[in-house]
Amino acid sequence: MIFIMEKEIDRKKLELLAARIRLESIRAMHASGGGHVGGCMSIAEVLAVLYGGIMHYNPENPKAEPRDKLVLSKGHCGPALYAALALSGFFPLEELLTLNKNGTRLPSHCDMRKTPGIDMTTGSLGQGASTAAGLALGKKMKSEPGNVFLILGDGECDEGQVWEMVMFAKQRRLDNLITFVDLNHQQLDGYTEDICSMGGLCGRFTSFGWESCIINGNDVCAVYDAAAKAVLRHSGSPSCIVLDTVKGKGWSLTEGKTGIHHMAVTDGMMAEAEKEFAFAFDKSVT
Ligand SMILES: Cc1ncc(C[n+]2csc(CCOP(=O)(O)OP(=O)(O)O)c2C)c(N)n1
Repeated sequence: MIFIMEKEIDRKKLELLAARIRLESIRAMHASGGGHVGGCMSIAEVLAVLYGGIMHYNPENPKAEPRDKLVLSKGHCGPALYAALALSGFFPLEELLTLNKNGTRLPSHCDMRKTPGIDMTTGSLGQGASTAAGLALGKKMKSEPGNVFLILGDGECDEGQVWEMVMFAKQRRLDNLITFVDLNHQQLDGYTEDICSMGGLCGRFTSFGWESCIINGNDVCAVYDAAAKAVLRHSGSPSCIVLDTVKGKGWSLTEGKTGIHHMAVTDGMMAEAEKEFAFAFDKSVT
């Protein structure tokens, strides 16, 4: 247990939510034949923390303003976010099984026109950075409360657009923009370090004038702690929390493996996953 903002955070509860996000997203990707499993698994903890303790939202009226907003700029990991939204009451869990099928509200990449709870359309890497900064600027111009949360991939940070946004957000004092970089060390076809080394990502954000830190991004308490501090901070600088994570985390079939960026999820794999994630339904944790 940790105590922050006079609120007791139950580590176990958030860990189980992260496990459910993993399982429900695997179920969805199994129903559609496959998907971006690796990058969905690595962000389960940050989604659990955001939807399980940090963000203010109303699943009954998802568009009500003002509200906190989330931009999943690595939009190919939509299934993980859809799982978090379904588990938070935005739509029924069964709907996850329509992922990427004809007529679905859940396309493989996020679409704000289709899915309740999706605040920004994403999928073209880099663009979510700029649109999140735009949303944060809009809030500032309207003196609106709340924050914009942005999740970037580490491979995505090869996009120049990300760094244009980083300069812009500092210039416009967007301290309501809280960015997470999912440093899972791999991108589509290799290790991020080998393809275009970022050096120290945290240092890079700091050098642009951002409030930055690097934490274990697969530890719910570390993520909660860093996010809660960023929410309370009003320093005039945007915040970046670099999440040191493992691609494929939490599922033995994929954790730390390569070749799992986009993969098929077969019936056999699904059956194994159901057994492995049975613990996520632990009724002793309320
Ligand atoms: C502008 C653009 N170029 C290429 C792609 C294809 N693409 C989809 S995911 C991906 C790799 C992203 O790597 P990373 O940001 O590290 O994501 P993660 O490993 O977390 O899935 C690429 C190149 C894209 N979606 N957008």
